[in-house]
Amino acid sequence: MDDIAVKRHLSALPQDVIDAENDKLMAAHLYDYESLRVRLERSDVDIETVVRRLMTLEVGLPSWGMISGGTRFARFPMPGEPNNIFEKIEDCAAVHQIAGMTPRISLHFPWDVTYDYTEVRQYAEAYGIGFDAVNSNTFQDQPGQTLSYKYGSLSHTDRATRQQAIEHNLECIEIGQKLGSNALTVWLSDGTNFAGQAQFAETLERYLDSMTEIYAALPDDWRVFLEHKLYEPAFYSTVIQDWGTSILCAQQLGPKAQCLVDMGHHAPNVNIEMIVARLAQFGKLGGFHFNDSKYGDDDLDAGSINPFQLFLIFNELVHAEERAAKRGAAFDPSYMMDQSHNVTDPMESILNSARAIGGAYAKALIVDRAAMAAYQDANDVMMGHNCLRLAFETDVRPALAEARRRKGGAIDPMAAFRATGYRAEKARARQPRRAERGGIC
Ligand code: LRH
Ligand code: MN
Repeated sequence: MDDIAVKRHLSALPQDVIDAENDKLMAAHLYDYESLRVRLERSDVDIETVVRRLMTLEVGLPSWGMISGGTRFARFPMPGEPNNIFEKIEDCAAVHQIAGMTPRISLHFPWDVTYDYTEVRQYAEAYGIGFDAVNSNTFQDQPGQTLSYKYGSLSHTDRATRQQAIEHNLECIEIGQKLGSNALTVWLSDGTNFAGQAQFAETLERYLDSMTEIYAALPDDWRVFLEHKLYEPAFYSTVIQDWGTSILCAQQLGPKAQCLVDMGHHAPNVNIEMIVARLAQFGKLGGFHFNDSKYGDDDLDAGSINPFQLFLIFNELVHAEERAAKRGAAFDPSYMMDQSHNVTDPMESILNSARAIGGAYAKALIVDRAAMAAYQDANDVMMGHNCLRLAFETDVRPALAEARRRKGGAIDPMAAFRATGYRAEKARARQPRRAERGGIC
């Protein structure tokens, strides 16, 4: 098996420890890899092709996910968690060193505000880390803020409050340009708790007016991602409540506006994979916030509750990518995580989620699409379905491990991470964060 040259940056983790852990597992890994190679060959799937595709998979990490998350009830900090943007970038680099598929961090403003973004960019580049979409925040009032977002921001009835929110988004674009990002994610908490509190059409018109000003400020190569959400913090209506409203707004705004699918932002049992197919079909699939949920917007680890749904989403993504290729159309959704790690080590949760996302993609890559299409045309329902079940039930872990190994990462991410003693070392080096009553972060 050939080793691809790995471009070396500053290492957040001792690479020799990762290599030593891999050496311990190499014999078993080679055996498992060969068994999978033979297994896939029987279905005319070349494992080398799968591994190479897996090595192109990249998922952005949420800066706010690098620290312990919380709920409205409480947040329980963990020793050694990062206290500033530099420590968050260092942890992101450590995760990428092991997982090989998380080369970008997505910042949130003003949570990640700092003085010198060129310094931040240089620090990240030294670790080989780039910047994914930047996130604006008009769902909290900042100390000293003149106009409150209690009754909304970009859709507020008051022109001055909307202008304040527009200017914040323009500032996020400026910061993003300094960081080398090329997208802005706008999630809006604007909504109502009572019928009669606001007029739906007029509210959306104000939102579109504001977004039109933000859209006009986008650099040529930028995109703006509209993130819909069913509810919370508004509990009667939310301005961008579903993918339908989101795609209508994205179509109205223009080609640089696309829709972002946060997996936790839908009513229970909604067919998210079909939403993905729809958005892709109309060229409006901008990106994802991968996570998982059992009830509401739980922001749990991707693949930890419903791995079959994550697989079905990647099945639609692989199909959409092939459709786009046939039509010479662009297909470049931005994959990001958006999780809240309330009871686990954030880095371990992210390593686990990266494995789940990579695994879902690997399984989607081995689906026999020609056979499935033939069964679909013949309305052979059971055999069509079983094409997906067979792929989902295939243990693709050796292919994923090999993709990580070839990028200098770990065959077993969790074992390698724990072997480095990174968190204990950071617990000694970093200031402890004080416990807070409540709040996401
Ligand atoms: C809203 C959301 C959004 C972020 C926030 C941290 O629920 O998913 O993407 O701004 O979480
Ligand atoms: Mn989100």
